[in-house]
Amino acid sequence: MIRTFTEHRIRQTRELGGQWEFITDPADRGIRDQWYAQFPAAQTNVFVPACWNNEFGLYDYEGVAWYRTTFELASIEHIRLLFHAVLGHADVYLDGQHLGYHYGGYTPFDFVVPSASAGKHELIVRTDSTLTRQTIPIDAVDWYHYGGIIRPVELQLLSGVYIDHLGIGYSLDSGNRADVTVSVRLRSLSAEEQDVPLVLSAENHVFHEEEVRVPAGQTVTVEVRQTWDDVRLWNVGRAELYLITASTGYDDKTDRIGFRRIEVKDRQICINGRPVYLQGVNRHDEHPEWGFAFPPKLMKKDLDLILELGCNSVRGSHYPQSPYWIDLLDEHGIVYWSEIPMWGAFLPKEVTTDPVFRQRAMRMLEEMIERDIHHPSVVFWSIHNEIDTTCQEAIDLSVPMIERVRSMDSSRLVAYATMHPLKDVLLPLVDVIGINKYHGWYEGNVEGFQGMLDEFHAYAEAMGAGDKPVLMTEFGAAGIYGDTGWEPRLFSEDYQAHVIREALRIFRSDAKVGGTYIWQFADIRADLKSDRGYFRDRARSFNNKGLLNEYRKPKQAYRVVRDIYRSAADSPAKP
Ligand code: ADA
Repeated sequence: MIRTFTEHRIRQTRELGGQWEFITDPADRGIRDQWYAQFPAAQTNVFVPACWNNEFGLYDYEGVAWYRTTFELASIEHIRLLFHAVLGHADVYLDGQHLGYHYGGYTPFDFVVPSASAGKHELIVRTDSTLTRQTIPIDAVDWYHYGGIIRPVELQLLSGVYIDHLGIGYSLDSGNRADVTVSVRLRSLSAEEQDVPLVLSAENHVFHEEEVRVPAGQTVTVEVRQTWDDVRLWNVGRAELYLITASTGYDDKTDRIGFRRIEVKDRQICINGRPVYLQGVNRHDEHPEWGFAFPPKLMKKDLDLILELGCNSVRGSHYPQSPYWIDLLDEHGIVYWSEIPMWGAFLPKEVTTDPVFRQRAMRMLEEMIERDIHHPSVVFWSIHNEIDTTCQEAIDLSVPMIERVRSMDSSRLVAYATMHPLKDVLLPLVDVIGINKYHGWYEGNVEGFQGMLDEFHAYAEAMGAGDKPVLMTEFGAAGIYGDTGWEPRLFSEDYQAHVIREALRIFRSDAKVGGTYIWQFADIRADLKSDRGYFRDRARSFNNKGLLNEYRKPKQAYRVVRDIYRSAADSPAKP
């Protein structure tokens, strides 16, 4: 299950889930030996979707692995194989034929196979989770970068002319009037020209009908523009959503939008003209039993814990999270920060000049925006986290990314998170600045935040960026669940609670800070590898800065934050 609503009522879709045959291939023999044509006796079966690192013996396995399953077609069919997310490199083979390759990890890709024969078919996926200096993230990153098919694989049966894309855009005036543009791309797999009765509806109410002629084998895009008066606005804490459906009688596609206006005024982020003070946490889409294949049932639990905490915002650290999760945020009026996994604390600036690295980053950015553009909760597109932003290389890398985001979506804010706020050269280039700082943990004591912010505001002003909203996108301290005492020792729950309480006090009394995202919602597995030498302070091989432990049990800090965040719950615009 990847969405909280039904995307297709007419198009037949089947999840190719459950047990797939599985084998690791540490020496990467597969392609050389044409292994895919004769899949060897499987060592084991694994569940799809899941991460293989949650299986016995594979806790640490990084490398190539092969998956195999079969499916049956009752008759000749046009089929679409849709992979919602496969980590790293993915090569897909159908009946021994290479359908294609995808690099990434958190966004979907698909293959359309016209006229697939009736009977049994064999689907093989080669995946490679190896991290290098050209992957994103690179091979030094502070989370465990699992391997596997982490989100559902769908088999869809397509009609001769099918809906290849449904795009919904709008601009809102200062009230409730929206200029809406709906575009539908119809693609023919048929040998004959067809007239297709296209029907567009919003919340089951038909707003456009037309017969579209689609020549054999061609693609036709229909664009419909309308003005809608009195739309209900999506607001923070009060979601209003519209299901938009395109249907041809033989095929259909539903997506969901919400109408809201995002602006920046006097350094503040405004939604529908109203300033919003953002109270947030950083959340990884990760669980010790599931890795990145985080199940929907537990997402609902995370949402409840986040609402209970008094949050009105979440930062999706550090990669595009499940659409199901973002749907839940849409439904609860929670502001979402989305980003790609370019995680930079150990990313040498030379790596960012590599064309392969850059091209992968750009593609990840595009795929994130293409996938999530309709979610009203997404307010920020963030281009990277904690890279070296003190140098020309950062400008060279970031400018094309910022331009690309703006060319694809001018309705949202472009952001990034800096760990060098006092020397950062990117400040004037984006819409919103995120600051990650760990006074009280990596740097001195927590009171240091005050001086850092004073210096930062002066520096931002001098850089011509004094008018930009500033969010504290990361701060916190490790607290080992259950370790409490009378003294606030490092790694105790008491010390963690102290750092977060003091940090929030400083940030909330600074009128130039527009919101806070605590690092982090829950503990996560960290990439602690003896041969890599990073993150030696990650006790238990976890990043322990969660307000909750990895099984979502609260630490002291959770209750401290809940008291602070909820005290402002009635007037979130003002701390
Ligand atoms: C960074 C980073 C996080 C995490 C954190 C920490 O700022 O963005 O992913 O590594 O620090 O715990 O040190």
